[in-house]
Order: sequence, then structure tokens, then C-alpha cells
Amino acid sequence: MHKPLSNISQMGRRGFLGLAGVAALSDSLLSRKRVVRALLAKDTLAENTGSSAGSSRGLPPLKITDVRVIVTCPDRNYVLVKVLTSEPGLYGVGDATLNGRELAVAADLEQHISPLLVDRDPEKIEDTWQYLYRGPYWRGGPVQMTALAGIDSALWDIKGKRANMPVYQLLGGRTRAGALAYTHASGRNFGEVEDVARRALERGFKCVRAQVAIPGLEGTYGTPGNKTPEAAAGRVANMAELPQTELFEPAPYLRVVPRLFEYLRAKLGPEVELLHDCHEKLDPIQAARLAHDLEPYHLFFLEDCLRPEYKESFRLIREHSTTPLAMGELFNSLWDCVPLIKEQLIDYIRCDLGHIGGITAARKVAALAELFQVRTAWHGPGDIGPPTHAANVHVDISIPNFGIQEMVFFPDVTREVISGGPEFKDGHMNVSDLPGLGCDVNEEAAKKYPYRRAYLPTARRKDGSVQDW
Ligand code: KDG
Ligand code: MG
Repeated sequence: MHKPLSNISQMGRRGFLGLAGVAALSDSLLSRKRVVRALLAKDTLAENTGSSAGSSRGLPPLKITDVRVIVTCPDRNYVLVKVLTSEPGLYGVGDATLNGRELAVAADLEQHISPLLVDRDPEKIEDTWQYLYRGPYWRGGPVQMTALAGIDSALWDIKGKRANMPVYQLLGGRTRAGALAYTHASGRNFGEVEDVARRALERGFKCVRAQVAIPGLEGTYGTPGNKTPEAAAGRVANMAELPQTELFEPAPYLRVVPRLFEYLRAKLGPEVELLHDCHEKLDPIQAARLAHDLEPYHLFFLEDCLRPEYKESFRLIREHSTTPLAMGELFNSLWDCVPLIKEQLIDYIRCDLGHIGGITAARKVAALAELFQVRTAWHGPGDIGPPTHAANVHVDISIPNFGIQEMVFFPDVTREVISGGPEFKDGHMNVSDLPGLGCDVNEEAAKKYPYRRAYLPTARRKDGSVQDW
């Protein structure tokens, strides 16, 4: 372990650089100059946090030797991270996919982050998180936080593999047998939503998120527009080279959605848990009206009513309704979660582990939420890769205040590239007891599916003005 360079740090950077300029004058200055170079070139003081003897006693110290970034499109675009270590065969896999901005994250990882990681100790997950978050001075934002999440997952994967334990064990061990899951039921009309929901219930789901096309609007988030639900599965093949524009008007939406849930309750009975995603489309008073109008149908939660900037406005919704509220898939800072949780303005925090900084960040969000009786509902769509879904479930089954987990089934072509990940049974998700996160990436298979530019749709109002999608 290096001795602390307290004399150097006390001098301050400017004085120290000046000293370096005249360092040739004496031996002692020369040796200091060498230290200066080391400090300027690398995060050498990191070693002052102590050397890890290895997560299992008797293992030699470990170093990161390479960070590989794999951009691939097996059905849709994914950015995967493989962190290699000095122990032969030991590597970690993470997911750093940001839908529609994949190459920005890949460039951040390749050009800016990976040079910082080579030679570091991969066991120091928290230190690496802090270094990558606060170190660049420019902190946060979806690109940077997605890149950080990819590295974080890979480091937890390494730690688990080294300890020969699944990650949930490292997080404190099981608190539940499995993670209650919900799936999506979308349709062009109420009957079609009901059919898709029934199929989900037959498959074992207890909880269904329902979205329906709004007559007169061409496409509404989460609905198939005029395609069959199967044809509109949202894959890259269905996406345009440039964004498609959908139409949204709040008035018909606010009229139709409560009628959908009245219909589904009548048809499906009181037991099934129903959810709905507003996808950040509404203004506060509209959201309050919708939450109020949905009260008779007892939703499990109403998701992401408001744009992520408007946390204060959740108070207005609360004043008007007892419909449980969930929020957070667009958050990319831990601090976004704080006001909503500590004022109990929501019931479920649903950050995306892949966009908020990985398991290291999620543990903190979950712990804060626990103190205020808020439960978790991590984002789990198809446009984040299986390693993030695995991370979701490792956290879900090891915290006390888990609520529900959104899930998707990945097609075979995705699983050819990324194997492992959570499994679904009897309405719940679970992870295997494989060491680490339990996912792997086949780099050869990934090469068969090169990146294809794809955008999420955008939305506008009838008068042509921009609308949140
Ligand atoms: O890329 C955007 C999707 O992740 C998002 O639209 C999915 O809102 C979503 C959800 O709840 O799954
Ligand atoms: Mg959503």
C-alpha cells in the first residue's frame, strides 16, 4: 500500500505544478517530480483505500485488464460491457443500453471510461462508482449514468463470481422467494386488450399493465396503433431510420382510459392486479383527474403521470386521489428520487437500474424508500438488456421493500447473443444460483447482428406543437 502523499496534497495542485517545473534542481525535487507525473497520469491515490485481499481469503489481488464494449442488434440495439480481469477466465458482463442514444454511451465507455479502469481493482465497486460519478466533474445525465451502470453491473458480476455467490447473496441474501412480475397487455380496442390480458393470466401472470389505442389518435404510447399487438412489438425492425411522430390529445385519452379499466374490471374480476402507464404525458391537473377517475377500479399503480422535472406537482395528484402512484423511469440521478420519497408523494419508485447507475445506486434508492414506506418497481422494458433485468431481480429478492417488477420475454435471437437472466414462473421472476449476475455475452454471435440506427417515436398535438411521447 502506498503511503498517503499528504505533503503533496497539502501543497495544492497549482503550487505543485510550479514545483514540478523546477524539479531538476535537486534529487528530492526529482523524486517528487516522479510522484507528480504519477499523480497526473493515474488515480494512484486510489490505492490508499487499502488493497483488497480478494473477496475470498487467500485469493491474489485482482486488476482490470480490459473493458470491451459490444454494440449489437439481435432484434433491437444493445450496448454490452465486458470487464476483463487479471484472473484468467474471470470477467464481468454489464448492460449499458440507452434506447436511441446507444452510440453515445458506447463512445463514452470506449473513449473516456475504459482508460480510467485498466489496472484498477474491480472489487472496489463503491470507490469506482464514486470515481466515475464525481471524478469527471461533469456529473450525471443519461449517457454518463448508463455507462456507469454498465460498468457497475459488470463489477458486481465479477465480485459474485469471485466469491462464488449469486449477487443477491452479496446484497444481504433472500428476503422473498421470487419477484412479483407484471407484463403488458395492449390492443386496438378494449376487447383486444382483454384477450391479451387473458393470455397473460393463462401464462401465470397475476398483474397486467393495460394500454389501449385512443380513437382518432394515430398511435399512443404502449399501444399497437392500427397494427395487431404482435406486429407492433416495438422491435427495431418496426422502427424507422428517423423517428415516427405520433399524435396525442389529452381530452380523448382522459375519457377513454377510465372506461378501459371499468371494462377490464368487469371482465377480469377483482383479483387481477391492473396497472397503467401515462408515460409522462399529462399536466398536473389532468393527472389528478385521471388518478381520481381510476379510483373505483383499484389499480396496483398509475405510472409516470408527469414529466420527470415536475416532482412538486405530485402533491396535487395526491390531494385528489388514493390511486397508488409510481414514478421514475426517466430519472438518472439518485437525487431525483429524494423529494418524491421523503414526502411520500409516490408509492412505488421505478428507476431504471441501467440508467441511474446500476446496483450500487439502486441499493441506496431502495434503502431510502424503505425508510418512507415506498416500494420499488424497477423499470424492466425490452430495450434494456438481460444483465439489467438480472440486476433488477437480484435487488428485488434481497430488499425488504420490493413492490413489483416489470418484465419482458426476450426473443431467441437476443438470447443467442446474451444468455442467462431471470426466469418467469407462476407470476414471479427469479434468478438462478449461478455466481454473479448469471448472464453471459457471446461476442461472436453479437457480430452477426450489427447496430442499426433506430429512434423512439416522438409525439405532437393536433396543432403541431411538441408533446411528450
Ligand atoms: O425506451 C423507452 C422505453 O423503455 C419505455 O417507453 C418503456 O415506459 C416504458 C415502460 O414502462 O416499460
Ligand atoms: Mg413506463
